[in-house]
Amino acid sequence: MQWIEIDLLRSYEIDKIRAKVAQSPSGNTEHQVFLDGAPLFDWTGLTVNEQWLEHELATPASGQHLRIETQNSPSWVAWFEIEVIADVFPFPAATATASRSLPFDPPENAIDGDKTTKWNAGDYPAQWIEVDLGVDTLIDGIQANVAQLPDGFTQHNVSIDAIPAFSWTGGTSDGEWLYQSLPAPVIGRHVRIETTDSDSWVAWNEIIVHGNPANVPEPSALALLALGCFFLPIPMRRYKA
Ligand SMILES: [Ca+2]
Repeated sequence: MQWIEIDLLRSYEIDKIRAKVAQSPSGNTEHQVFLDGAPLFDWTGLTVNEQWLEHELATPASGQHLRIETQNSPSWVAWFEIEVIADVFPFPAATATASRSLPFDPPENAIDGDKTTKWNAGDYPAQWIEVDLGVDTLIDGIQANVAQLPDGFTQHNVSIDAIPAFSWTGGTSDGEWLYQSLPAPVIGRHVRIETTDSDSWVAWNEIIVHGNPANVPEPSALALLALGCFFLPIPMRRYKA
């Protein structure tokens, strides 16, 4: 039996766990996943090298320490990657404002955790939306789900506290996730996305800021913390407790 544990350094509402198998030879394996010491689920069955295992929790589980114990495997125990996907956008005080909005597609629709609702400026560029996280945040990435008709070339300039951070430039399509991780985390509170080029009215289904309150250190192990994150549909057998 071998185990690896990720300390997220604070509790999160965890939606999903993904892990990329490092295994030679292929064969039946048994992995037990624990959250803060309590059994969460098992992965059992045939696994092969580089396979992604994925488990979506029926209801989010709250916890800080995620452990994977491997009970049986024909291989030395190893993982390429473990991802913890959690709701990190309850910045409870977050608000959104925009250059203009359709009355039924207000700015807050871009931060409601629901990809099926959107902010729509109701007009062509240049338009902007700004998310105020409500607290200084150690921001390490920004993710946004495109709402666009027609698909095509767009330019979006992202700034944090009015300082340019990066741009998304290129072809984009409706429903696509854009993601940019920052080379170094930036402390900030106001994230603005200004769209300067698009043949569509400017709109976003969802904007997600990846980060932690600025007084909380970063997770000590690789962890992807995202809300509404897309995933590769290659689950092995799912087990529900
Ligand atoms: Ca939304």
